[in-house]
Amino acid sequence: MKILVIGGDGFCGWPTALHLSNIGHDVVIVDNLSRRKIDIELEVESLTPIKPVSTRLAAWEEVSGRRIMFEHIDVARNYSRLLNLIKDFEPDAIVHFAEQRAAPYSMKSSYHKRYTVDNNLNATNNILAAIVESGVDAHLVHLGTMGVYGYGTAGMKIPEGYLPIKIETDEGKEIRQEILYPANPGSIYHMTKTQDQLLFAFYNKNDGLKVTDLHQGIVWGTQTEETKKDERLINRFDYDGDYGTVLNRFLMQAAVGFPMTVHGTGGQTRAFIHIQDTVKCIELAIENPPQHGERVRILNQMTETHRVRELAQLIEKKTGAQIEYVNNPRKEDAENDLHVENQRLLGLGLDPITLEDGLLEEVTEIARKYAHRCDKTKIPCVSYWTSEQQGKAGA
Ligand code: NAD
Ligand code: USQ
Repeated sequence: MKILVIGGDGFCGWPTALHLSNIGHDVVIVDNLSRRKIDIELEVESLTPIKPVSTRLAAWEEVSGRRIMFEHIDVARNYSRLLNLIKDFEPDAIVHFAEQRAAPYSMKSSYHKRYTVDNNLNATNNILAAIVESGVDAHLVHLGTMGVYGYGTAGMKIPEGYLPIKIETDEGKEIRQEILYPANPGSIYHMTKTQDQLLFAFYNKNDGLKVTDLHQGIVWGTQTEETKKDERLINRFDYDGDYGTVLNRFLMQAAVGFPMTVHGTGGQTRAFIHIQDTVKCIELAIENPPQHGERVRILNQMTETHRVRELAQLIEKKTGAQIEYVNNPRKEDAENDLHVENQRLLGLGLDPITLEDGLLEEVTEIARKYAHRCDKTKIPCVSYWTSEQQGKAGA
């Protein structure tokens, strides 16, 4: 298949592009390198020494004998270049990773809120409009988030996108239908993903676009089978207070001797998936496109749920690292349970990697190997959701 990987220089996009190329697909990466520029803004770098795009691609060709092309396009701003690329390349599938993905970054200031909304919604709308205008029959696979649902349930499992409802009209007639599971975002970033869902539903209804929306949990790990092949292919490892995600942060904090920063009581339960499973799920989604006329296909892309403090306690037991319960800079429930339906990807053949599988050690080893690159002043989370929290932090 011909596959466009938009956002293919990022944490999930790079290993996905390599994997799809490795299994024989013809891959073109599109990226505007905004993630690398945000590192410059935040004065921090990936813990792992990621290489420039051209070095990465040359290394991949040397290692695999396969070529991946790169197009430097801002898909939120340069519609005509995106459209021309889709017309020329005629992809069978387009994987869309190209969004600002950090909740704390999206809540830092009005500038960051506006940038995240502007970038994410325009990127998604431009990709959808360009598929329609090009007339190319491309299947769009988008990386959404478990956070569109808000992490709370009334004891039931969060379904894969749609909720069956029953309503009684004033005349006593019973109406049954399925609606999108109610959105309940906890940050501006997560809010953009709930808006993406409406864009997909509209283009699917109006133009018959084939769309798969993968509602992914927190990705942990850093290396995949392909990125391990050569140090020049190494994947990024974000550890700073804005982009670092919880499990990778705790493993890295343990490795560099920084107390694990549990927010509040650590009672937040979240969904998780290893990066190797991320790339596998995308392969499965691409190989199983929706039929023409089928509504947006929504799959919950996660393999297990964990409570934040239990993750910290597990790492404390394994490594002897300390835990520090810090004031939560976010506005979120202190404690929640989370039950998620994930049968669809399992049904397509996903064999989940779990925390039991020894890969926690692999992440710890990488964190130790590159510990000298860590700037400990960048570890604390200093993005506050409300001005009240800002005031308390300053006091
Ligand atoms: P990332 O920031 O590492 O990668 C995103 C890539 O998209 C970057 O290389 C960036 O330069 C590029 N990009 C952003 N805006 C662009 C634009 N306008 N035009 C072209 N390129 C653009 O993020 P990631 O962790 O790889 O996440 C990828 C996707 O997966 C995101 O949409 C995110 O919401 C979703 N996701 C990530 C996680 C996670 O834990 N990392 C979990 C669930 C969902
Ligand atoms: N947390 C801590 N200590 C830390 C960092 C985080 O206790 O040092 C807590 C947070 O308060 C939160 C939880 O851990 O309760 C998860 O935070 P996170 O930063 O790991 O994840 P999140 O902000 O939800 O975002 C990440 C990705 C995002 C993706 C999302 C999937 O950055 O792109 O959409 O995970 S999900 O969480 O399922 O919505």
